[in-house]
Amino acid sequence: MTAALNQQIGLEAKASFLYLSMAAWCDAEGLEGCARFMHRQSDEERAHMLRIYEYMSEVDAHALTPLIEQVPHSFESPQKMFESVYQHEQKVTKSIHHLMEIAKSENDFSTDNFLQWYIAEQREEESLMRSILDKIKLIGSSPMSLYYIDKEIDTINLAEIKKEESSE
Ligand code: OFO
Repeated sequence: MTAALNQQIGLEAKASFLYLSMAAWCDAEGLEGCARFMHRQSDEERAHMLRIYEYMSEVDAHALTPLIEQVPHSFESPQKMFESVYQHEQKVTKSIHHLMEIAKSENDFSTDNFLQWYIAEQREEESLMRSILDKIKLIGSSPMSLYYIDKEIDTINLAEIKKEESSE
């Protein structure tokens, strides 16, 4: 279980750096709404990673700080960027489900309970990414589309911030 949780730390850390790199690319492209969205996502992923550190400390397991492979620095378009976010989130979901399988097979009730939060979080994240990709498709690829995509992502970002504040 400890080794699998350490692997999960690596995935959350990679997501945090990948999304930070996306935020920097969006910023360079003048997509400020997308940049704000990706910065918040990056912070969220770091929080997910730290949550595992705290849990491992609580159960007297050793959390290992991972080596992060180089993430890409540029992306073809916001659509391609969000497609790769969605793919990464699907990978994270699979990994969380695998962790749950291990916890159940080891009768590790505490880790099972800890992982419930991540299962709900992943369901929400995947649904959010799918709705963003649907919106991008609806906006289409007219000359003004980047402007509208950026505006839409900024609105979604503000709604996410509000949601987080109301759940605190
Ligand atoms: Fe932590 O990977 Fe999604 O939210």
